[in-house]
Amino acid sequence: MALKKLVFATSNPHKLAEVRAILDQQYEIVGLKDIGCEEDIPETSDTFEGNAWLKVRYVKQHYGLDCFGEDTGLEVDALGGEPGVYTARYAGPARNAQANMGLVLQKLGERPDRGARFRTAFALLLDGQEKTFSTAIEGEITRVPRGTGGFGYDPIFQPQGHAETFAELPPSVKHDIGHRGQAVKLLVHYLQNDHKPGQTNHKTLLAPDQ
Ligand code: ITT
Repeated sequence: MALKKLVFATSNPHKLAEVRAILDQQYEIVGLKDIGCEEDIPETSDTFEGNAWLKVRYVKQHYGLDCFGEDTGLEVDALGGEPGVYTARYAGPARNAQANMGLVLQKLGERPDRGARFRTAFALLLDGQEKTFSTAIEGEITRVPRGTGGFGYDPIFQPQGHAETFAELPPSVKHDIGHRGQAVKLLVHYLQNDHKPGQTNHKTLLAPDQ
């Protein structure tokens, strides 16, 4: 049986790969590029939820497709919750992961209080119904980057209960305990148990050429 397609309103290839790996054959995930959307969707909200909805609404408005989207950020307690909604562009518009991590490490210096979390908001628009899922994983910021896996801030984030960073842990562990994995599980549970399909019954999630 053909897999149901879900449009994921992201142009971040790492997020796409991660969600595809987490879903492991349950759905076919189609990214923004696959639906012909190359635009840089404005993320002007001051909340993760708000930015997730901006991405979803943009796709609905310009491409007529139901979809889900997400916004993720790193909150460092000793930095008053920074980088927060500015996570992607913390060190400037180039969105450079090394520079972003460098700025967090520089601002934290030798401070011993290094508590932090990744926070994710998923927004789903389906059959005229709206649903938001929010998750977070607690951890701390390391003194130096460690590991080569993952992406973004993973080399400096050590999840609670582990001695390794997200970039050192096997991907399956990050997918299982991480912010995005938890949100994907909530999304799938909703789709499979709680969503009351409208007349379109997932058809609006098909890419235009289907
Ligand atoms: P889309 O908006 O197209 O989804 P994006 O890369 O712009 O992609 P965000 O606006 O959500 O995504 O910005 C997220 C920032 O947080 C970006 O700098 C990422 O590198 C970082 N990030 C997101 N998820 C992460 C994760 O699981 N591990 C480490 N860093 C992550």
